[in-house]
Amino acid sequence: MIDDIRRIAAAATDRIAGAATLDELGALDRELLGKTSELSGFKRQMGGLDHEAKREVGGALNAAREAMAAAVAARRAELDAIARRAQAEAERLDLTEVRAGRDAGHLHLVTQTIEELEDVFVGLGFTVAEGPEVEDDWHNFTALNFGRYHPARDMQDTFFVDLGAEREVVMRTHTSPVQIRVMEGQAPPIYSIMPGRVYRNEATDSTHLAVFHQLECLVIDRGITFGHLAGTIDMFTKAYFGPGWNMRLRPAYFPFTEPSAEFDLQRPDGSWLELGGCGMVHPNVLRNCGIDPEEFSGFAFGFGLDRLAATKHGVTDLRELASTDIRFLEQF
Ligand code: FA5
Repeated sequence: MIDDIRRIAAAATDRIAGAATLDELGALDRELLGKTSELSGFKRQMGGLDHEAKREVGGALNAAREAMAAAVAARRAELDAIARRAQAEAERLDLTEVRAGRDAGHLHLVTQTIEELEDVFVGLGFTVAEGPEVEDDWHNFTALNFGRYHPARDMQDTFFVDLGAEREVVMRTHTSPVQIRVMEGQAPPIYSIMPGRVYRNEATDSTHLAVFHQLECLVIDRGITFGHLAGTIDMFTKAYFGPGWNMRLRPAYFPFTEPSAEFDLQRPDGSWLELGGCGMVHPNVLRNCGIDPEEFSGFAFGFGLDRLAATKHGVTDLRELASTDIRFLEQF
């Protein structure tokens, strides 16, 4: 009997080691170690044996079960490892493939527009500056001559960030705070543009986004006049759109410029688009940045980049610029 048990166990461990799949191994486990297995049959026959023989057969049966269970566990570990390797191989990311995909793609229309305008202005001797999108009250409002309780603060619906003192940290509502950072950081003459993303707590529609882009332009030098401002806006719109596009200035109010104007763009079909605001930098703003308004004057303007790009490319709904629809994005 004991020889039979050992023979069965040896044959079983060979079969277990040869199991090719986890399913096959599970079936073998049930067949060789389950209630109806050959080994269980021996257990039932033990009833007729004397005490000593029972002990020996029982020991052999236990040893056989342990050896077979250990073989099942060992084979299961091997098959698990093989399955994991196969899965890892199947899910492997081919980084060269991703890279090829990127090379085949292109920049978003808004990014292309920023780069195009940077080229226009850099060609005229302007530098490009950047500032943080999370701003403090000083740069976004106070240094720009917005009094703490001035109603003009409501012109731009502000997202406040829950950091520091109440209403002290904001998502910048325009790119004008970068003017302050540039003037705080360098002495005139200043000829800079500042493109970037801005945030307003606004309901979105075809001409309004809550997250959009502006480009700010700041010039501070001796003898700068409103004529330089109008000429610069006219120059860059013609450089970007080509001849046939006109601009007009309308009187407006911004706390940080005086006088102030809004500028509109006329499409070749004659219709007008409100593009941005502009004006001569307010003396208070110059003083806030340590610049003497008796010695220097300057102009600033800021406009909506998304509106500019949409107008040139015939996009009728700004929300499409924020979409991830590849059929839309691939057109540009
Ligand atoms: C400003 O943001 C001023 N900082 C502009 C300025 C700069 C004035 C320098 C004077 C000197 P305004 O809120 O009007 O102004 O916004 C400027 C332009 O941003 C708008 O004319 C429009 O083209 C664009 N814009 C404003 N709100 C949105 C919006 N929700 N979605 C898309 N574009 C917008």
